Amino acid sequence: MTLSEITSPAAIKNMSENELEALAGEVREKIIRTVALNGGHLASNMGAVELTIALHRVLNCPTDKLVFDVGHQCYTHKLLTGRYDRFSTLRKTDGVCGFPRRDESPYDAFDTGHASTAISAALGMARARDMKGEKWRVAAVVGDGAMTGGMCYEALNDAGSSQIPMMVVLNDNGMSISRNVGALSGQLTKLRVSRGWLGAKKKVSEALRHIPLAGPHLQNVFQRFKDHVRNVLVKDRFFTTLGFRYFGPIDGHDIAGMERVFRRCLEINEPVLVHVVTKKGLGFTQAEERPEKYHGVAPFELENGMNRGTEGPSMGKRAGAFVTELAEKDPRICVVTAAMTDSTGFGEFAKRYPARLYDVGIAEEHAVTMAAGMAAAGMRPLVAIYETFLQRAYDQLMEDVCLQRLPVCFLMDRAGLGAEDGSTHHGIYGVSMLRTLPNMTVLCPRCEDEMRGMIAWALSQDGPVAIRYPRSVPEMDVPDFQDYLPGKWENLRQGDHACLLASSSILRECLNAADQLEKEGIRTAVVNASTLRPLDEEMLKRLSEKGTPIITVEEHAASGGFGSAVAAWCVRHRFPGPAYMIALPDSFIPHGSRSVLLERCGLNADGIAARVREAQKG
Ligand SMILES: Cc1ncc(C[n+]2csc(CCOP(=O)(O)OP(=O)(O)O)c2C)c(N)n1
Repeated sequence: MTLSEITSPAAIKNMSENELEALAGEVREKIIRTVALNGGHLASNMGAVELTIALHRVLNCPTDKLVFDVGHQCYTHKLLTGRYDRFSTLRKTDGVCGFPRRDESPYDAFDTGHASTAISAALGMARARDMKGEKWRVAAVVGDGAMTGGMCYEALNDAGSSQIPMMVVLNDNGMSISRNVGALSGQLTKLRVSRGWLGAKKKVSEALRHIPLAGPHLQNVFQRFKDHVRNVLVKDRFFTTLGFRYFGPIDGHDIAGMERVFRRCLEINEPVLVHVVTKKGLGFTQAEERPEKYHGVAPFELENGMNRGTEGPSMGKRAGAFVTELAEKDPRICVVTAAMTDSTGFGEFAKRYPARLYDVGIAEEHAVTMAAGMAAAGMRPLVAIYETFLQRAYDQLMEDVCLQRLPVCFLMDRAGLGAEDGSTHHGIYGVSMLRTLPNMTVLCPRCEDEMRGMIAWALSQDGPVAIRYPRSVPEMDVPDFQDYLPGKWENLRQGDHACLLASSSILRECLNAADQLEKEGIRTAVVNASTLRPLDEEMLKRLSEKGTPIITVEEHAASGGFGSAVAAWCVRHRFPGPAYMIALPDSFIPHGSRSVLLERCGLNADGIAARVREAQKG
């Protein structure tokens, strides 16, 4: 049976070892070809092929539950659970999602995208199962990178003391997006290094079992010796102290070997952790050699792995370069990232100032409070982070930064639609989140120059500042940015029939809408409202007094965003509020191409122009 004929995991249950090996090859081929066309998470998926096959051999999904942490490694799972036919639509609008989605398939046990949640979710399922008196198994697959996240330990601590049967599979490839960090990572490396030794001993142990009479006894003695050595290696018995039975490390590319261990572990009536060692990127040479570069990729050439796109340096990279410049003159400047040093554009800073870049692992809450501590002790920390992942640290933002008015600068990358990655990755809730925090300033630049002005200004302030920017800002036919004037909005285009207030990348759609309207005789002003908190009250007053219909436009959720802020200000000052507040709907936005998503949400030039026409009719 070939991969294309598999419609459920039942089809792989009776395959021979050779057939499974061939299947793993087919899966890899399919993933490489699809990701080369659509982009996606290549290296993580390449490393998890055999692991996923072995799990689906021993589990009976969807009755048994398989929970993936982050979920970016779920492509093999999708291919084995009836989505082969649609797999070419991976990450496309209305296509297969790159992450597990419960509304896509009953085999996707839990929606994920943000790290370190799988053990908690699996424990919840196991508890629900026991409460209902049902009999099925739960397994959580967690990467060593995700294990740097605090939620994992909260969950292990709880699960270990509850002694509820569940299996955690630690997929250890030594990598987060870049090389993994932290003390546990060091400990896992020691275990991994010992793998060859344990493997050799296993062979001896098995050979001993076959010696009649003397065999079983010798094997027992030998087993005790081996356990002792393993326990010495797991020096502080990390997982066993937390109440888990620990097995491993085992080879994550040996399907039969993993199956044997998984079957045994699933019979144990306790929480069990199986430590599986895999190679990130396995099967695509470039990804094996540079897994950090092939973690998440844009479409690439199959022959040489080269990126097909021609996008220039991201806003994050530009921010990183500017902060590197500033750091030369100001020794207080330091940068905190949560496992995203390169992704946020701070790879060069890390090389230039290794002692001033702190990668704390996938630990956003800790990153924010740690930065607050640094600020409290006189440093000028910048937290480089994707907007969506800062959501994790709302309480820390409030209690540890804003309440104490500490000068932490947040560089919030990937603001706006995360497009192909989908609902878990859109940066469209940041304004609502930050706008409610006293002492916080929220900025959103339209270009690199404005961003530089904002960063320099933020570093001169004695309170927190958040600067949100998308991966890249589109070219716009407007005059070059001049000096950054804190709190002042910028008139990009004159017009007295209507006024569009917007910021960052969505400004281009506004300018295009204004072009369309101009041809119809509707003169539409476009304002770069780049300070979102506080608002430019003088400009708002002027506009309101003139009676120009205001329309706010934002690539952000409608609830609590910029439009809400302007509307609330107008109510407070008894001015007519915005004629329209154009924003993303109050629902989760799925994955898809940004242009289609904008169109569907009425946020492209046509949609915006239509609203201005309506406003003209009164
Ligand atoms: C809360 C959160 N922060 C950051 C990320 C970005 N991120 C996605 S995958 C990843 C690394 C995961 O490493 P690991 O769990 O070891 O999986 P691997 O890709 O190595 O298989 C990171 C940092 C995220 N998904 N969620």
